[in-house]
Amino acid sequence: MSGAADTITAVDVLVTSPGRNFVTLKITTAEGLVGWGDATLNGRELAVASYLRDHVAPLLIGRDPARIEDTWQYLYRGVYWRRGPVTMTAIGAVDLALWDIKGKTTGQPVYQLLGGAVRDRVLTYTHASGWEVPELLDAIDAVRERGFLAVRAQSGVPGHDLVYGVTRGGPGYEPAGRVAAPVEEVWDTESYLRHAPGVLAAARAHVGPELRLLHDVHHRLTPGQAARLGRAVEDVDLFWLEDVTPAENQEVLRHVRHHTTVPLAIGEVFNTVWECQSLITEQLIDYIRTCVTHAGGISHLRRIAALADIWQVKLGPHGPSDVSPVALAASLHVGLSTPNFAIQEYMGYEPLVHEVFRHAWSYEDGHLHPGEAPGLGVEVDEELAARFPYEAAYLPVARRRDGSMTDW
Ligand code: GCO
Ligand code: MG
Repeated sequence: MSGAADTITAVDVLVTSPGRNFVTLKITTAEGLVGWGDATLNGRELAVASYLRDHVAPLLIGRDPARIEDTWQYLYRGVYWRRGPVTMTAIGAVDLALWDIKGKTTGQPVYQLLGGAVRDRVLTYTHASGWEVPELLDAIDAVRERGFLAVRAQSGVPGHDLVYGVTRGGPGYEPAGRVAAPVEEVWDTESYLRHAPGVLAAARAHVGPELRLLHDVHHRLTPGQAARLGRAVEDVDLFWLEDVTPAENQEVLRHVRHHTTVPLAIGEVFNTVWECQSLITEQLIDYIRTCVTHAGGISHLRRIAALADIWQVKLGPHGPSDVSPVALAASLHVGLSTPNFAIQEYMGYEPLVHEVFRHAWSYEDGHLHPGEAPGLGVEVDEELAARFPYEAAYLPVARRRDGSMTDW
């Protein structure tokens, strides 16, 4: 028999901006254990911070931190106005922090509590971009030199000034700018469709057959355009083509599927299993991209993985710079212990972020490993974090050439 249950005594929300904004949840117990969760929702950070501080923290005080599933059900079913990115990110943060505490209580890394490792390490992909093709090829070479075996390739588009996923010179790409209002980009789908297949073919010709190449369309196409693009890049042998259409309409993927064999990945903006249910059970996709933070934490990502496993859909979770090292750790614990986990996105972080979030996870030779520290294996330097307060930042928006809004 175990001793008396521990209780949650404090729930704090840290908003820090070491180069970019992160919202971090800290749960403290009577036994003096601390669990960390990530609650970062790019461009809407303070909404989740308030949700946690004002509506969730008071409900957690006095609860047993060991009851992870019951707390998930309480926060999900108990809210009535459920689902959505703000709610699910808040629940995800609590879930991560409680798994962290359970790991620390038992002295085990979380992947051991999830059934133990089913693989030795987690394959990862990173980003390479260049405005022109030669710059893109140089960028791909640079990440290959760092050992990456899978690379997402993005380029500029003729007639555009700004394009998702690409910077023109300067530091690495960061989608959210520290601006008081979103930057407005102009987007012309037809130019993109004329240009992208040639860029991806040039990348394949440059790297040879083995490197895994990925490409993100970022929700820009109609079903017909997506089918056309899929066919046009079939010879490139992509690992996946991501977010070809806006995520809301799952039916449209059927049309894309009927016209191309290119592997499809979707789902970074989904928040629950119910949003990807038919995509999975009707095998309209090959990879589900739900994020451990935005889709309700480890507990819910495992449910999505379990459903996907039955239908031979694999997990390829979201891991951009706006997902903190705490969430990346959680995703890696799931990755190491989940049979149908395929690949983890790893965009990387600025050096300061690694100082604020000291982590046991590590990168080597194209793979990540969560490490052997108890819990998630990330500790936050609160003093350092406090030196970088929140700064307003927004993702861009996009307009067509006629001035009407389109999907960014
Ligand atoms: C990706 C994503 C991101 C998103 C970003 C928005 O595949 O990595 O598309 O880059 O744009 O997470 O906040
Ligand atoms: Mg994406």
